[in-house]
Amino acid sequence: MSDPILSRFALNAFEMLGDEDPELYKLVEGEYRRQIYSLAMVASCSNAHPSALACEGTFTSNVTAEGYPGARFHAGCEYVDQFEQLAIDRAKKAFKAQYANVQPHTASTANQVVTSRLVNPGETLMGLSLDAGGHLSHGAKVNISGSFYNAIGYRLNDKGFIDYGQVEELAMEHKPKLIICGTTAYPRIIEWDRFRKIADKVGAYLLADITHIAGLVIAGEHPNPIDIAHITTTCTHKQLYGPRGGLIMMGREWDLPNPRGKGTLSGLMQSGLFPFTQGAPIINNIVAKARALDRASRPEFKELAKRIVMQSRALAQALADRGMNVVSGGSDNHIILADTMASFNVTGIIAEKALEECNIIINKNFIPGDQLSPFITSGIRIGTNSMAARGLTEEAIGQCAELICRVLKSVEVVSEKEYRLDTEARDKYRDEVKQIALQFPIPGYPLPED
Ligand code: DSN
Repeated sequence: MSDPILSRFALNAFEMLGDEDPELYKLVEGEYRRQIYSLAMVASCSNAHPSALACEGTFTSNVTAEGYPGARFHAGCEYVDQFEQLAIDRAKKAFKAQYANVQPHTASTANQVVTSRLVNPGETLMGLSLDAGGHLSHGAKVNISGSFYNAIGYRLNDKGFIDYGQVEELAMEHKPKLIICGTTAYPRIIEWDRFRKIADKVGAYLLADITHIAGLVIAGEHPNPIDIAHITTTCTHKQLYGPRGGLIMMGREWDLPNPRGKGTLSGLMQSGLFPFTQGAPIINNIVAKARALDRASRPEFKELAKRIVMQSRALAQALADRGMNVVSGGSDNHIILADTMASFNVTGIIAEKALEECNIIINKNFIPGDQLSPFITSGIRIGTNSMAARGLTEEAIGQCAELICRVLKSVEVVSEKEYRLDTEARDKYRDEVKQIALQFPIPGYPLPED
């Protein structure tokens, strides 16, 4: 590097923040320390790589660039076109795709693009019910996907696996235009080809939303739907350790005819994103996506993905050994769903709050057949993306399982939402968490000196 101009820019930027707005600097620094000293096990989070965060924090944000590379509505896009093309090429390479659109602000937006272009208001789509582990954008009543369209939800069987028989029955009965397969709280492999057979049987398009498992897909730790589903969407932050944002991709069927007119299905996605759904893209976000996609395509990332699954399996087993009822009996990906009510008579919300007090960050979650409200729930969802990046060993994973179960067993339940946790015990748990966090620091996140 002849002139580390970008490093000077970044240092200067934080110094300006500290000098000009100490109140905000203190808050941002507080969040940094919170992340350093806690163990983040929320399945939908990870530690974004510092180089991706650096890309996102740049002046590339200053460019307005409606349109696509080579076809913009604004001048000044010489570098912007190259950033975006690089991100597209890297997305295609990583996922073995033929088409990629890197502009979606989020995966929810990506799903909205696909849904709104393939289903007319009032027509039918199908997705995994929110309370069975689906996503808001897969047909939840409180979302556009469940209020503008006639959304039919399929569910899990008693063992906690997708009920493919029910998917087929519902598809035959309701003849959806679009079937969405993808989950937010499902610990098992998704059988894309079974979904495709059902979609073909009823003449539906198939959308695979791989938001939660995108890293495992790239690394070959989960089957890739790119050539099975008509369209695949993902976010770039959960398991790609990149910026918050979305992608729309297609595989071998990228040139199917556009059901709305001239051109191809991928052309419909292109215009469905801009100008139908979004305006100007977030350029700094696209630069950061390019960076994250490059990292995710490297051999080291395969090791990380293997560790994600290894840790998840080990944690599921270690929790079960300590009396936790693990939904579906284990995990094939990064997610563990645990029934805390059946295990320790503790609701999901109490488990979430009590663990948070001890600096273990998980989230309350519905478990299959849950009778409690979404604000309370009977269980929790745990994920290993962040712990895998930190490189926790199997022994340390066992320590985490032990800590989680000890905290939940020591909670004194007062009501569905209220509990007491002895402060001396809590401080001891916090200290144990801190020791693990210091032993396995987040890569690229320097430890505070004090
Ligand atoms: N989809 C939500 C989750 O899985 O937690 C947020 O990204």
